[in-house]
Amino acid sequence: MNRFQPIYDIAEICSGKGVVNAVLCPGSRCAPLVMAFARHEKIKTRTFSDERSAGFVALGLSQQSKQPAVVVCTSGTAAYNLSPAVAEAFFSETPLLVLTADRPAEWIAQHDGQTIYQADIFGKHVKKSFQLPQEYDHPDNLWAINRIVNEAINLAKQEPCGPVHINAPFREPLYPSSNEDVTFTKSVRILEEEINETIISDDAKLNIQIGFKSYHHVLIVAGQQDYNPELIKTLNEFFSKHNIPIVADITANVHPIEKLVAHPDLFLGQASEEVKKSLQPDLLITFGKSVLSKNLKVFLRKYSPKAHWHIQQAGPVVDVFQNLTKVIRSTPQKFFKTVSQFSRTEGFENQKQNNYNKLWEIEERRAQRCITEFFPHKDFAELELVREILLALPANCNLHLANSMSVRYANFIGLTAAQSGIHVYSNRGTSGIDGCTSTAIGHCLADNKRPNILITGDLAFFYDRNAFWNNYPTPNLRIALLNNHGGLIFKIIDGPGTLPETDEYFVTTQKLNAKSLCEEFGISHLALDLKRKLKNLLKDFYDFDGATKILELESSSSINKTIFDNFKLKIKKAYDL
Ligand SMILES: Cc1ncc(C[n+]2csc(CCOP(=O)(O)OP(=O)(O)O)c2C)c(N)n1
Repeated sequence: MNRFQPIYDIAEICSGKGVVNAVLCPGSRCAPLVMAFARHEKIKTRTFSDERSAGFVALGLSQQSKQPAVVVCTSGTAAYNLSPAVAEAFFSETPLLVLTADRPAEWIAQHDGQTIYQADIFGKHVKKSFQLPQEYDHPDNLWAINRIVNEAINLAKQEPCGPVHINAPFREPLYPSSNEDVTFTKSVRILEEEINETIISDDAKLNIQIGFKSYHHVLIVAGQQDYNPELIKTLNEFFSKHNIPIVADITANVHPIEKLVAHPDLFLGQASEEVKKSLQPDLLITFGKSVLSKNLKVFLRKYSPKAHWHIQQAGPVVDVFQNLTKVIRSTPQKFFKTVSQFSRTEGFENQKQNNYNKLWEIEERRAQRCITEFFPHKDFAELELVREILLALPANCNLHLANSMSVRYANFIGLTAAQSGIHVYSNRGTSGIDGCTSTAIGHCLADNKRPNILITGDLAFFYDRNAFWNNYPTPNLRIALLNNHGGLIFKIIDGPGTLPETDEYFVTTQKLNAKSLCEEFGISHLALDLKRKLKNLLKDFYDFDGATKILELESSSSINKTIFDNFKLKIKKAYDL
């Protein structure tokens, strides 16, 4: 048997468990793992030299392929550089298998190169960290390697999904000799796991029904989640039966719901306390992960419901609005199907819920009217460009929204119910600006037919420029770069605005534009310097002719701030009429 056979068989186990993508970062210590994945014919491998980018690419590959991607790196700081992506995967609940190569235990902290403490290196940001045996001479070691890899993948896929780490110490020689074959044991053991969705018991149904019928100002709020057409269908049916308002940010991926309240961030930021009081729910039902809209969060904390139910299949539950009263262990799909079957409350009670729903409808319509009337604005800048980009999105594509103003702008504008083929992604697990481009590239590589449109600010873009430092064409990638030469968000939020340190230490004003980066990486650069060029440039931008394209708008932060203030004012004034 080849000395590294149990390690080569890791790729076979991964393949047997559905893994189709692996990102391999360079190094010597990881050679046994690299050889295993590179030679496995069912796993598509790619290499990224910057582990910070590689981790996020793997994240994108997992999200798009709906299977955990593998990321392999060598020993030392290489492993640490995967940390931001691992943390994002943890909080965004994305399955990932992180394989770090290591030196044998006796060589740690012995001034041997490229050696750091790697056991448990990702701390609480992985679901579990395993250590592989470093000798393969006893059958128990072989059994342990097989068991650990199987368990790690099962765990990554279990709700709530997330990253799992395996640290693998290797003894030299690390590379196979020229006459040595890398082969796989086809009969390798695969440990399957049946995942059953939690079923709502008859008792629980009864409790939900009793609770549900005792409230007449019921509100649904969806947090960030993957696009799920079945759930959208169920929510549409649920709405038409019960007239319960459904509120969601763009990241919740429920934009195809006809009567969705999609602009809470806009109107709750400007409405009077009286209006907000009238919108107070008595029962709040939530599902999904984080809510983007700050104004919605503040509103739900202040105008707290009597009861707040959160629907979540498994895992620890957060209490973001500080008023959680019940956790329902089910999927939103099952829950809303069940509740849709309840008979409607009749008479006065029903009328109260209808009236409550109307109040939310009025606010949503007001926000939509303001958006339509605001454009075209006398000054053209980022907000209007985001609107044009969203309006012209291809029918079936991924929309990636970088942190921080990009995702907020897109949330203010929103998608329409007709844009049902659009799936929205944003690294909101940790809201980092560090891997937004790399994540989008992971999606591009996982499905090279599907268009991916990334809207990003300049700091997020230049931060992650090594995303482009790879050898894989991404003709399906389009980037709209909102270059306001700094972090505009720090001009928008309350706090830093008036401090003398703001520009230098918060906004961190910078002079770069994307022209030379585009030349360096062979990307087509479309500079939007005049509004009248927009129509033609957008046409070119959305022409998928084989090139990767960046549409860049350079504009000053002050003009963007003014437009944004005008936009808010427009909504505020709508309440004075
Ligand atoms: C890795 C990381 N470092 C710092 C931050 C804090 N941060 C949040 S938004 C932001 C500025 C982003 O600027 P830019 O990408 O230009 O977008 P804009 O705010 O102009 O829309 C910073 C530094 C972060 N979220 N992630």
